[in-house]
Order: sequence, then structure tokens, then C-alpha cells
Amino acid sequence: MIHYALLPGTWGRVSTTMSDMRLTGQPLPNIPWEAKPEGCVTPVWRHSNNPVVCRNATRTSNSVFNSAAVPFGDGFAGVFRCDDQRREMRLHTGRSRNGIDWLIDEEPIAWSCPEGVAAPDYGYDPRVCWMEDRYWVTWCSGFHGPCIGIGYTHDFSTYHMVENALLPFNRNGVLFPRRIRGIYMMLSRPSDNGHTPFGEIFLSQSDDVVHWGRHRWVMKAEQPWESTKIGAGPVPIETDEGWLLIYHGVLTSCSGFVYHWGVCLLDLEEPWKVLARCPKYLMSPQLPYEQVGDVPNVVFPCAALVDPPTGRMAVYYGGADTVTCLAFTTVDELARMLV
Ligand code: BMA
Repeated sequence: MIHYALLPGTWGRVSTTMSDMRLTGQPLPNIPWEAKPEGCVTPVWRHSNNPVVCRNATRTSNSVFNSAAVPFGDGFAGVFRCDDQRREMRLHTGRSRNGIDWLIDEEPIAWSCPEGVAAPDYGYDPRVCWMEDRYWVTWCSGFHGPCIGIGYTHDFSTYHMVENALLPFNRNGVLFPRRIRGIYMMLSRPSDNGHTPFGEIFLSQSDDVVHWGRHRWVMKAEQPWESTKIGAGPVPIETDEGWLLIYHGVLTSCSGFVYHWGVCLLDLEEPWKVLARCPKYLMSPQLPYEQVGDVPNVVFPCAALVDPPTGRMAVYYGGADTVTCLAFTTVDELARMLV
């Protein structure tokens, strides 16, 4: 049982029985999984054979990172960020039997665009979610600068762009995986045209996925590890107590940005209300494939698989803007971190 303080302007989680938070949704018995290693004291642990996708996974790739995977058929499919050897940022389809060994298409995704919507100049940092009858994709789309592209696929073969959901400049557009009180909802992080030394998370609402408005402010940085900017990570994870949102938080050090993961809990019905937050980071760049690469010191989560009956979660994240990695946690581990 959980109780929330309903003081004006605050939505604080004041008490909970530690591990009673429950994931909602379909079982995923084939979720990629490794048990927490003996002696591990952190809430998240890395796959023993990271990175799971190396930088040269296609013939033309310079790097494959910040990518999103979902259950598909008997296995998994996903949209991968592949920066090519000209350093164009492109999205490619990936397929996997087990969620760990991936085959990435050589050719980038070709979006079919409705009349009046220009094909994106580039695409990066995709998120994918199953909602209603299709897999929705949001990504940072080149539209006179970074902007939120939204589209869908039924089969991971043909892809349809719907719109540029918001005006430039914006990044980290992340859909909620179902309508809430009949309304589609999306998180985003208004930004600038460059490397953006600021950033807070906002929420926008839509009746049709095309027109977005009724914007709400969700949260800003609070702790040193996230003090420069924050942005939504994987599609929010539904629990009986709220939406678990894993997000990235950035600190500016003497040698540049350092990207971490954080987690918070958003209200189920009014998800612009933050019920609880983890003051510490969940993960920081500590392994060589996170510290060394095209952009050092980056762990950037973009997708989470969950298995409600066991509470298991497998999170895909980019390492140092170069490779794709996998890490594990559980709903109990995350619930325990929230205050
Ligand atoms: C952000 C995005 C991400 C990237 C991060 C660190 O602005 O470009 O794709 O992982 O910077 O370079």
C-alpha cells in the first residue's frame, strides 16, 4: 500500500511497503536475463558480455547505440541508431531471437511520408512501443534542426511517418504505451540546436497522435548528477503504483558531459505529477565501453523489456555513443530506490 501527500504543489510518496510494487502488462517469459551477481550492491547490473551490439554491426556503421527493442513474434525487433562512416545519423531495423544477438539491416529505414511531411534529414535516439495495433516509433528527427518525429510500423519492414509531433528544437520524445483517460501522451525535452546545456521534461497530449498540445511541465534536475539536463529514457513502465520512468541525467564536468540513468514514479492518471524520485543515479559510466568511445562517459537508456510475473527488467542503453549495451534490474530494486 502506498500513500501520497497531497499538499498543494507537491506530490510526495510518503510511505510504501518496500517491495509491493507490481508491474502491469503481458508476461515476457523469454526476456533476456542474468541473475544479480553475487556481492553486487547496485540496483542495476550489466550483461556479462556487453556490449551486445558492437560499433561495426553493419558494413557502413561507425557506431550503433541509443537503440530501442521490443518483443516481436517469437523473438524481438528494434530500431537502432546507426551513425554511418560519413557520420550521417540513421535508423536501421534490427532483429533478434533472444534479445541479445542482433542482426541489423544494412539499409536504413525508408519512411513513407504523408503528403506535406518532408522525409527526415536524419534520425537518432529512437524509442519504440506497442500501442493498440502497431509499433509506434518516436525519434529525434531532422526537421530544420532536432525535432520529435512520430511514425509506426506493423512489421519492422515498412515504416510510415505520421508527423513532426512538436516544433524544433526538441529531443527525447517518448510515448506512453497506452491512452490515459482516452488521451495519447508523450514526454519530451525542449532543447536547442546544439549540445544543449539545459533541459527539463515536459508532457504533451493528443487525441489523434497528429496534433499535440495541452502541454504540462513534469520535472527538472534536482541532484548534482543530473544538474545540467534530464530527458526521458525508455517508454514509461506501468505499475500498480504509477509509471516508472527511467531517464537520463547529465552533469557537466571539467571534461564535458557525463550521462547517468535515474528513475522516478509518475502518477498513473495524471503523469505530469511526479510521485517519487531516486536521489542517487541508478547507473553511471564506469566500464570501459561506457567511458571510452566517440563521446566518453555516456550511458543512455532507450528501451526496457519487462516481465510482470517475475518483475524482471532488461534495459538497452548506448555506451559512449558507440555501442549498444544491456543491463538488468527488477521492479523491487527500483521501488526500493524511490523516495
Ligand atoms: C545527446 C544526444 C544523444 C547522445 C548524447 C551524448 O544530445 O545526441 O544521442 O547520446 O547527446 O553525446
